[in-house]
Amino acid sequence: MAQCIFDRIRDGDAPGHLVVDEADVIAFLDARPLFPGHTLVVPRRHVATLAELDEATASAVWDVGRRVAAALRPAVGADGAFLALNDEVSQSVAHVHLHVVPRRRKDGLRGFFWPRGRYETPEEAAKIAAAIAASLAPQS
Ligand code: DGP
Repeated sequence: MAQCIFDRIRDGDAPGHLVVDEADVIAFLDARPLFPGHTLVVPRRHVATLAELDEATASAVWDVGRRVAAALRPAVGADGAFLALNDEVSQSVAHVHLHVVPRRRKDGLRGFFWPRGRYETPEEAAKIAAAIAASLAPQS
């Protein structure tokens, strides 16, 4: 079994609420969301850092991030989104991941990644993951 938690989610060996499952990229809910709908966009192939990511996959990651950001508007009522990627420094999982965080005006977010909440139940998370997946524009 893979060591990396994101590889295990990809392989179905660890729980994860998937919102995108495409050829080169997957996306799933962050287990410690800043706000409900906070999504991680991840290259399917295990790549630890941005420097190791090939251009086509980097483009695919960014494109999925763009589409998830748009989907968060109808899915969770976001006004906008915050996209961020910790590359080595502050990167707690050694598999490239783009954070897509739903934002609302005056949502009180002062720093970038705190404070974190939790989903009340797996059902709540599943519902939000399904709403994002259903709101995604098709892959171009
Ligand atoms: P960073 O600190 O930028 O490397 O973000 C890593 C994110 O990964 C952090 O926001 C929490 C999330 N995370 C860590 N472990 C798991 C997990 O097992 N499942 C999910 N869905 N997210 C995880």
